Amino acid sequence: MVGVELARILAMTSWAGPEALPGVIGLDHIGLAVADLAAAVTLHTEVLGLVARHRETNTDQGVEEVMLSPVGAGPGSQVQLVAALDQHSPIHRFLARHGPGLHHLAYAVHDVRNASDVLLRRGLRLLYDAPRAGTRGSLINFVHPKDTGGVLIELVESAAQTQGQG
Ligand code: KFV
Ligand code: CO
Repeated sequence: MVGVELARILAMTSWAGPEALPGVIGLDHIGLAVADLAAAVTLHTEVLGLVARHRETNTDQGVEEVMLSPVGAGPGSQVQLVAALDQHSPIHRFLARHGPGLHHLAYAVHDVRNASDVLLRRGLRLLYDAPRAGTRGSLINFVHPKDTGGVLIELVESAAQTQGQG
């Protein structure tokens, strides 16, 4: 369909007029808040059969994380287990208020700055004025869950995309 194709092309450009879309190109991961990272990794590997691909400490976000995906899965089939590094972590607050469970949904975007600008112009609250460091050198921002039907949405521009832009 011509309309869909046009919207896709507009979303891929850095130009962002009032009708522009944020350039979502896929799902990146689903984030689960966990109280016991080792136990959660064991559940997802030894019981559910996923493979742990990556482990990282992100002091800026206050989290220790493990990224997993099924054998042979595509890039969007990732589960991110996030545990709090300390009591200042947003995960610590989330666990205290809600307990462990679904925490955020992360969309892969072509350009996180452009996506953030577009969503800001549409009246959504972005958590950061500028992108911050995410998993594996990615650039990330978040949309406030009160503006997205109660779901914390992360926007992820992968390091490969950032390098590709020169
Ligand atoms: N999902 C849905 N609702 C949420 C929520 C969540 N994850 N967290 C908080 N809320 C709701 C909460 O229930 C409450 O609603 C309101 O938001 C304020 O919550 O109706 P209610 O009960 O009033 P507070 O006061 O508990 O939390 P607040 O201090 O406002 O912080 C919320 C928020 C979203 C601003 C904070 O969690 C935040 O800054 N999150 C962004 C950073 C983050 O979550 N980092 C951890 C993931 S790191 C990651 O994914 C990485 C590094 N990566 O690359 O993928
Ligand atoms: Co995440």
